[in-house]
Order: sequence, then structure tokens, then C-alpha cells
Amino acid sequence: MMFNAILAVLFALPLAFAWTHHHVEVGPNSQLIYDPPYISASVGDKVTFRFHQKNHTVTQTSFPAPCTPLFDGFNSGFNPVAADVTSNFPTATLTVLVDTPLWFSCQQTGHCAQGMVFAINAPDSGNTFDKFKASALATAATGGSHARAEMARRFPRAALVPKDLDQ
Ligand SMILES: [Cu+2]
Repeated sequence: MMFNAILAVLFALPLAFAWTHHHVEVGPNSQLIYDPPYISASVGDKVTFRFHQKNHTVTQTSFPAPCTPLFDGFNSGFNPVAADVTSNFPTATLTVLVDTPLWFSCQQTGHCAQGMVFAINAPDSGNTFDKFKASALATAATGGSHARAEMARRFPRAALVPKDLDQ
């Protein structure tokens, strides 16, 4: 009787703490994309990024400056994967801690400006994923200087983030 009661509690636990494990491919088939490009996630969910060939990052940025790392944000760092590697790709996992939109891009030179961006819980209107991506693509014309200036204006501390040395 008691034993059954304990078993019942044990089986109930996974339901009580249910969370979703999301999987995102980074740069599959040598494309400068995250697949999928955006997801909806709940607080407590985990997101595992799997890095394919080339040398990408998953770096938290912000809606106004899609290609500029966010101070103290999530950053996988660079994950170099040689062209002849086809399995056991490196991964990085983040846990979703807030229900507000989270914005990311790849910090490899030129990748963000070519649209390599990702979002969690992007709104359906207003600051949408499409606008975020368009803003990232627009940095190509300015070399990102406008985005950096805008970022420095809105988030002065972000100017202190050192650039990754690994290109
Ligand atoms: Cu990249």
C-alpha cells in the first residue's frame, strides 16, 4: 500500500516538472541559417544547438542591434567544425529563464549580415522575427556601424563587451 503510494508519486513527478527540449541545427548543409529560425518556448524549457561545419556561434543580441552581442547574454562561443566532420557535432544548451522575446545571431564575420539570426518567443506583431532578420540583413550595407551606434546609445554597457578573438 505504502509502496504503491511512493510509486505513484515517482511517476507523477515528471508530469509536474514537464519541460520541452528544443533542438536547433546551426549551419546545416553549409547554409548560414538556424533551423528552425525561431521557436516558441516556455520558462524552464531547454534549447540545444547543434553546430555543423564552418565556425558558428549562437550569441544573444537584441532587437535593435541584431548583430551586436548583448552584455552578459548567452554566448556559445565559436564552434569550429571541419568540412570532413559529419557526426558528433558539438552542442550548446541554454535554459529559457524568461517569457520575454530572446534574440540571437552568429558572430562569425558576415554571417549575421547574411541573415544568420534566431529568436525565441518573437512576437507575432510589432518586433517580429521578420523585422529582426531584415534589420540584420540591413547591417550589411553599413558594416554594422549603425547597429553598433544604436546599441551603444540604448545599452551603453554593451560597448564594453570585447570582441571574440577567434574568427
Ligand atoms: Cu555563422
